[in-house]
Order: sequence, then C-alpha cells, then structure tokens
Amino acid sequence: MSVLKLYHNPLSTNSRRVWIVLLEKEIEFELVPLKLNGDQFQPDFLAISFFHHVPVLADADFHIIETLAILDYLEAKYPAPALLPEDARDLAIARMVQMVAVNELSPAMSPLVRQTFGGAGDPEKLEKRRLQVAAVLRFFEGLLGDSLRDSFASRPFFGSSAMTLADVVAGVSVTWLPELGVSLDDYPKLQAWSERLNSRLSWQQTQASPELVEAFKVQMKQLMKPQQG
Ligand SMILES: N[C@@H](CCC(=O)N[C@@H](CS)C(=O)NCC(=O)O)C(=O)O
Repeated sequence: MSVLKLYHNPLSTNSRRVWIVLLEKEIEFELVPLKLNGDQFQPDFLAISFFHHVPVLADADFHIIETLAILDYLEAKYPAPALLPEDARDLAIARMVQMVAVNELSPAMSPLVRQTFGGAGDPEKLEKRRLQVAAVLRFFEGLLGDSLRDSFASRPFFGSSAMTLADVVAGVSVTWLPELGVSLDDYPKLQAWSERLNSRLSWQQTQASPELVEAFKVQMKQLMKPQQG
C-alpha cells in the first residue's frame, strides 16, 4: 500500500486542516510542500490540482482536491478515532460549523490578512469584514454554549465531547484571529476552546514558524505595493 501524500503550503489554512486530521488519526503520510510562488501552475501539479490550489491528497493514483472532500475521505477510510458525531443533530451542528467557517468566516478574514500583513485596505470595507467576523464568532459562541439545549453546556467541542472535523476547520481560522487584531476576549467559550485546540500536539506540530510568517509579510508587502501606489 502506498503512503498518502499531502501537497501543501505551511501557511495555507486549508492545508493545515488536512495536516491536523492526518496527525490526529495517526495516518502515515508524506508532506509535499509547494511555495505557491508560481510552482502551482507547473503542468505536473496542474495535472493533479485542476484549480492550482493546495491542499491535494494523493492516495496512490487517486487525487482529491477541496479540503472538505479530503476530510470526508479520511473520515470514511480511517474511521478511528471518529472525528464526526453520529447523532443527527450533532452531525448537523458539526456541518454547520464547517460550512460557516468556510463560507462566512474565511472570506471575511482574507482582507484582514491582507491588511495585517500587507498593510493595505479600504477602512470602510475592512470594518464591514470585522462585523462579519464578529457575527460568526457570536454564532459559534452560541453553539458552543447552552443556548440550544442544556446538555451543550458541558461539551467542550462543537456537537461533541471530543474534537471533530468542525473544530479543526473552524479552529484553524479562529485561532488566527488574535494575530489579525481580532480579540476573543468577548467570547469566553471560544477563547477556552481555542486554548484547548492550541494545546494539542497536532496543532503545535503544524503551527507556522515565526520565520515563515515573517517571510510571508515581506511577500505580502511586495504584492500590495502596486495597489497602495
Ligand atoms: N476551496 C479550496 C480552496 C483552496 C485554496 O484556496 N488554497 C489556497 C491556499 S489556502 C491556494 O492554493 N492558493 C494558491 C492558488 O490558488 O494558486 C479548498 O477548500 O481546498
């Protein structure tokens, strides 16, 4: 049996979601790093990644794109430890959180990333994005708490007493927010949840090094120059 390969970039949040799940499930895999400096347009990579994105998971000659599809594949093929709840309602919660993270939170965060690391952005638009992020955080805070049913109060993860794919997908974005100047102080449950996630080995092993983050800042500043001028 061939070893799984994860084509990734160490600063890509989508890649990190898959990387964390591979580690949590203790699956054997190899990392294939891409710089995303144009190498994603090379014919060899385009042959496995139609839209030139990372992550791509290669299982022998089967290539999977789209983070959520990759996570579903891993969950189905390597069911232990289970990273999705079985109960219908809890599964819906996990899916909601995944979809809200990808469809609402990530697009709102992108301009904040560009502003933090590239130093540019229209203040009015950025404020709108901050409000969108705050709305997601309020929604997540409610789901982690006891607002839908009493038994939620004691559950440390979304729809579960153990970490799920929803926590990974949302957590990789939410734990970045303080770096972007968005404090979690007003969301005590999310704050505690975020500390729980950050303390896991899989999160620490996949954390981008300060050197990489510095290099990213330089790259962003270069990219933003024409827009600022
Ligand atoms: N919908 C895709 C999005 C993947 C994506 O946007 N990847 C970014 C890095 S996080 C990328 O590869 N950017 C380089 C490019 O698109 O050329 C997924 O969920 O996997």
